[in-house]
Amino acid sequence: MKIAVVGATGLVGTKMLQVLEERNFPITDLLLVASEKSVGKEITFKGKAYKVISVEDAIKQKADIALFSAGGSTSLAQAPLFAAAGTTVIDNSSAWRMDPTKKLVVPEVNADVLTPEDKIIANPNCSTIQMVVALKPLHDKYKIKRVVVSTYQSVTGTGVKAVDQLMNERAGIDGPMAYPYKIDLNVLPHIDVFTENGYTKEEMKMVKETNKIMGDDSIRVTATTVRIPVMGGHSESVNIEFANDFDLAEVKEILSKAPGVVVTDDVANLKYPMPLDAHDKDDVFVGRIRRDESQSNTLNCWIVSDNLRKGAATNAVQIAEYLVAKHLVGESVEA
Ligand code: 2RA
Repeated sequence: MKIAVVGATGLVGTKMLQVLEERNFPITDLLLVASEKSVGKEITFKGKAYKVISVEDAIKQKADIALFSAGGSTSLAQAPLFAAAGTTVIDNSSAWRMDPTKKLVVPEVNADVLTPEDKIIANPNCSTIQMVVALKPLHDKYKIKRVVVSTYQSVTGTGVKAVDQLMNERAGIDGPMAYPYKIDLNVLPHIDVFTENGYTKEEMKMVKETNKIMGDDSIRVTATTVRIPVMGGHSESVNIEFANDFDLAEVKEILSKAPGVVVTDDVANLKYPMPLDAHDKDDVFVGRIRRDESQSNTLNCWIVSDNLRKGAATNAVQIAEYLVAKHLVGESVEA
């Protein structure tokens, strides 16, 4: 497979290359694309040096798949150009997620919606991905009515500038601010911009993307997304109301057998998911699984995952793996 990575020098683009290498994705040719200022920069992949090339040059080379993590405006402008050249784009920005003509995919949940005609595929928001991986097997069994989620999101979700701000603050160094306030020893109940209903765009992404990925608009979702001074991944406190009652032991068994999920739930021995343990892993870790004693048919749980991996790079690579395995891309496309 000829693969392009667009945004190859960013946090997620770099992680995409790491995941492609770790998972030994079948690459015959690799195109690394970034902004004009990075053209010519060398990046090593599988021990071989590759030079960053321009978008125009990459489009001409007609990659089979292009993994994008270059921001929404870049994707809106360039993804259609790659698609027109015959490349299948998997885009990590929010640009295409709610477009009714584009698929929004978490392979463990809804990969079966993909067809050879899908030339621009949206990778969901990191905080949504980790949640729906855990919700899907429970929805199939007990039918979810409503989800209330509060997130505790890593600064890596914002990008390099935010990581630098945290580390500078921790070192007592004044530096550029990615946030309107200090982040160390603080939390910010504000991710992305506020909308007219008082929610932030991040919160509305969790609401709308969950319904689209789960294929069920009857699921009611409300979210509060919060930035916290950690690096390893996003954490979420999730309250799930089902249409039907459940057996707690069965819930834990269902989750422990669910694809992409690792249950870490032994509070007697202080075993529960934490960002430091999730860092650089692809699993969605679920713990603190317990009945909500304030309401019938309702469950509380705690979900943690590395937002740069399963929340972005790995999910995108898994979509690419699915496309290849099902012959939905490249020369082996089965009509
Ligand atoms: C964040 N989910 O954490 C958003 C985008 N990565 O900032």
